[in-house]
Amino acid sequence: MPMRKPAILITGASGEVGQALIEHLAAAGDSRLLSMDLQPLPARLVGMSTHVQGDLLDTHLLARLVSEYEVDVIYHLAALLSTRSEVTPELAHEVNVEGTLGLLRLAAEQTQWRNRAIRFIFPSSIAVYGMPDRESKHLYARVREFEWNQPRTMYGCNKLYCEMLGCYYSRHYRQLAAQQPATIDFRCVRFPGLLSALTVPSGGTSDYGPEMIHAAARGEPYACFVRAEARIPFMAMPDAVSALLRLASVPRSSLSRQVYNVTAFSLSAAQIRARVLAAFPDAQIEFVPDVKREAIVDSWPADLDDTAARMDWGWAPAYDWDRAFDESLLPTVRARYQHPNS
Ligand code: AKB
Repeated sequence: MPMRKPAILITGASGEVGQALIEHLAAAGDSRLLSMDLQPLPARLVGMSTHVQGDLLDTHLLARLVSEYEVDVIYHLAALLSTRSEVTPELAHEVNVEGTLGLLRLAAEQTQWRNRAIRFIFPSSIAVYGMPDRESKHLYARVREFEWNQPRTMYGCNKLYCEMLGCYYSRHYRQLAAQQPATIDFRCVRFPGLLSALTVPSGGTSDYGPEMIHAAARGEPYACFVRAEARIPFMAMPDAVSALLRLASVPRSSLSRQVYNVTAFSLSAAQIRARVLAAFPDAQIEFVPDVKREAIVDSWPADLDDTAARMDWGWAPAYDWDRAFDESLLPTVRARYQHPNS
């Protein structure tokens, strides 16, 4: 039998976190990258990874991939985001839960077969929280991992359940077997809203943040779908990538838990608007709340307590709001729309 090629597998590779992660891992250059998505990779990433355009739910495709590649680490990023999931909740369940389940099972089987734990890195979200009303959101501003786990959206339910599935597969899978088999090494971060200069998000509910910035840079008016005071935590994309990489790299013995909050700064929509206006004085940004999408944002906490990640694996964001805006978002977004083909 031919030797299988060692590889890192990235699902949802053409999404915004996937693109940033591929760029980073390809620049580091020490592992073969195998990426998967329903969409092709954008032109600037072609050649950085062996890309398989296909469906995560296609079990034959997954079986073929593991017969050819020896996957050591999986970054499972594929998901339908919160707003998109409310439009087609059952499809969201299929992609977000069944897709994750299939991949966890595959990782578990490979782990048993090789007797070496596959590392399974899973991005979860602030959407797993469900604050019951604005007053509670105000009173309990920085939530810890185990608090308020009553999501309002299908996406939040999916993420919360998949966190639990990951813990199950890594601790109790086949617990009644005569000999307890080797289990996967499941690790998860709960991200706040992400701000990326290179990609415009689609299908999320934290999207008003990045959308405001991109619309201003394109010289287009923007109607923000939440009120000025609406507040959630955010993080710049380079920090999201470094959280995933750092969590993936620390020894298992340093981890006191498997699911960690990570965050960088908490902002109201008005604060984002003010900053965008300072950079693009002609920008036209008004608040035209969509009560239903705003209610989703209101159910997410104003901030996250990421003490556990800081203590256990030295998590600390490199980008506060000033640095994120001045050094990452603004220059990149300006270059992107001034030189759209670069
Ligand atoms: C969304 O808005 O659905 C995502 C998220 C907060 O996980 N960006």
